[in-house]
Amino acid sequence: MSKRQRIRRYVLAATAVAVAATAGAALASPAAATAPAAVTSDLDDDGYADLAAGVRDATVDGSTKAGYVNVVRGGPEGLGAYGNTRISQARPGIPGVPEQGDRFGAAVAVADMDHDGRDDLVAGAPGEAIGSRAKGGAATLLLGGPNGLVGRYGEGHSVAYQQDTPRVPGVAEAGDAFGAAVTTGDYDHDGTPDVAVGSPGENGSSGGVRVLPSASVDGSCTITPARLVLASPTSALTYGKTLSSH
Ligand SMILES: [Ca+2]
Ligand SMILES: [Ca+2]
Ligand SMILES: [Ca+2]
Ligand SMILES: [Ca+2]
Repeated sequence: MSKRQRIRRYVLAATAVAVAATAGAALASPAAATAPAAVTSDLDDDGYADLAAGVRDATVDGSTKAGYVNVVRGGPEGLGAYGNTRISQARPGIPGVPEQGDRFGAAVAVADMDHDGRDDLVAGAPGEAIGSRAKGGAATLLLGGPNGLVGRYGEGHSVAYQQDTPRVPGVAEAGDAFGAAVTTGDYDHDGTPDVAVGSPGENGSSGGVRVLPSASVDGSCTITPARLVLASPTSALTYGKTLSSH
């Protein structure tokens, strides 16, 4: 079986697991609409798709709802027998620290951003405070290495973005919830994945999406209801609350 066939097979298997988990949550709680995000791809380049599940409401180092991303390794038997890794802001090499309400992992997306053959992961933390601005939000790009998203010393290799990052459009304001949704796609068809980050709380909850070409702040742009000339663009559309592309 080729690597690509194996990946396809285990993406299907992992998707079924993710769907089953969500269905279980739906039975257990009416809050299923806020079930953690989950994506699959090969994060350690071993030919088997891995599952990245956001656990945004988890307590980390005593901080409630700080959140983490749980990466479950795939293998010949699928998921569940090959270990899992928790990735939070408590790890060295990942910007920020776990704080109450960060909700790191509220959204996750995967693509090979740096063309090294290993998939990388973008995680949103819409509750991250930016300075004194509560819930301004942030998104973190975690780069995959030979051991996956965590290095041999438990460290991450990552870069964080928020609206106060130079050349990222907009200004971080309280309640923007930048990072509430993330997705990737090669929107300009230049061969390199681009990152889109939703900030549904922007402009009185009209909302918006920041696009980072090739995961870079250079050339980043903003999609808003007003720019798209949507109906009632200044009303509380929460544009960008969910995102998907491929
Ligand atoms: Ca793998
Ligand atoms: Ca934080
Ligand atoms: Ca990569
Ligand atoms: Ca591109």
